[in-house]
Amino acid sequence: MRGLLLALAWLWPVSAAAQLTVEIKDYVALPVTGTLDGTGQTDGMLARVNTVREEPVGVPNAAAALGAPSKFARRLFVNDLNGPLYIVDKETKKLTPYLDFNGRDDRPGIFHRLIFESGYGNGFAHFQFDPDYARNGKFYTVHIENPAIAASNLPDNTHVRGLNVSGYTTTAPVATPGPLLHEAVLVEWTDTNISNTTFEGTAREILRVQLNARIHPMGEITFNPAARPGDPEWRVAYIGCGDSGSGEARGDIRQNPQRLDTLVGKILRIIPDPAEHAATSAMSDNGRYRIPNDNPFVSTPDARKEIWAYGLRNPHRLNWAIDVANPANNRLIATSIGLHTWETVNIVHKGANYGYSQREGNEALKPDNNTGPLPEIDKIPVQIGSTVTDQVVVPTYPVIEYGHVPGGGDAIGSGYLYTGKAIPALRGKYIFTDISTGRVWYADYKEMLAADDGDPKTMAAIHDVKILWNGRVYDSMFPVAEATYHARGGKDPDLPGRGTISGAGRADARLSTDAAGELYIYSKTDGIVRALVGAK
Ligand SMILES: [Ca+2]
Ligand SMILES: [Ca+2]
Repeated sequence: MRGLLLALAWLWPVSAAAQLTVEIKDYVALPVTGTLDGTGQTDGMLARVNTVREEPVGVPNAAAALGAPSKFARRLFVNDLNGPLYIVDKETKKLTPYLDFNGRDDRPGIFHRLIFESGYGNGFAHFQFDPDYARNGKFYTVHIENPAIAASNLPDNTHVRGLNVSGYTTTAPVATPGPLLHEAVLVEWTDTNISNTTFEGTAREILRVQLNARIHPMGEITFNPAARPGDPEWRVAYIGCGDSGSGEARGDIRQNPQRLDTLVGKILRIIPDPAEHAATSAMSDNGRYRIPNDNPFVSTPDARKEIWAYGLRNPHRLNWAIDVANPANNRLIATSIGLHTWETVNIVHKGANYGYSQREGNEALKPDNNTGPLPEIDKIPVQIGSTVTDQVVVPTYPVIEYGHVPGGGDAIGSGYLYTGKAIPALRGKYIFTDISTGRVWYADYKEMLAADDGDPKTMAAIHDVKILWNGRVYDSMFPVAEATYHARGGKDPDLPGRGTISGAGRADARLSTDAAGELYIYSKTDGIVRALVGAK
């Protein structure tokens, strides 16, 4: 019956009742770190804002309801892939530079090998607060380096004197088969005084992963927000790691997302702090983090024990859907960017194989990189090293997909199960963006859970979200970003970058959420963070 209802949902046209218009308001403009002359793509984006996070102000405890706004919450942290991490005061909207990762050439930042000028996801990619940040001042970052740059790969504290680098050492990169270009670097930071707007403390490299090409580096880090001190999940990190372009290559590296001896094309699960969960985990090879004993491949010879799930092209956004009314519905959700055909939202399960590069969306991916029908026996050989084993696994399929077609998009952005108060119509809905077109959709979370049924044909229906900005309604974020890009002096006639569906220009729109579950939408091309404040 459930399957029938979902099938019917596909046939129903998007009704006026299901359509939603959300009102957005400009929240903060990031300083321009890109070029204005209109000649660039990645470098022509005005400020490559990639994450907005609210600073945790207390230690989570069972009594504090999830999604309850804290009266003490006062700061957002916002990063720009070009290098800066800013603090935004929620009351005054004042923006203060906190750290700058860009020390390339003669720039004043911390990392001399930062690669930021090409590749949509390269640069200072992500940051995430430790769940115990209010007590320990720790947070985590991902940045991308080019090891061929003739400069030190140690952090430079010339312009951030509070950063004590005396004990800092790099780690041996985890090997990835095939040609190598970049390295993704995961670093833990400890600020010893979180009451000011400067950094003073230490940094510790946790993990370094080799990447084959310039696309799809390591992505988002997330912690289960429902975990409490003492829980097995407390301070356990999940990290999306893109396939670095390996899965669409024609040679041997095409299998990298399937190979269990590599970290690319995977979701990883690690304990960043070696002092945490010592009795129920093992130390990593490099001695910088721990691996939980209940990870799915800890007993598989030659497999990487960090792997939680695999077979994903670019699970660049990863976060927890928390159902306040029913914790049994809590899920880890990954948005993964597809190749030429399907963009997907995936419910992440321990040990699951999401099929790439043998599947894309709910179809087979053929050697020519087009898709076709699934094979009659829908199984994929388990592959640990360069050859397949005699074991097979049934792939796991997405719960939402949309195509590279008019009305669809090119590259899925981020999504959240809405738990805020400003837009009551969105409660119980999962809202998400397409990066290039700037389109926004929602799906019913219960339909997503129902579609997680092992049947590749069942999917949750998606509904258009329109955008009300400065008194006008738009079909997507594209014209909003375009107007602002030009108002801020950008000379590209449309927007920087391009896509197959978006054409010339990319809105480059993504969502983030704060501690109260309210949403922010931001665009790299205009460098503006906007708040979702209500619905019409
Ligand atoms: Ca500080
Ligand atoms: Ca399904």
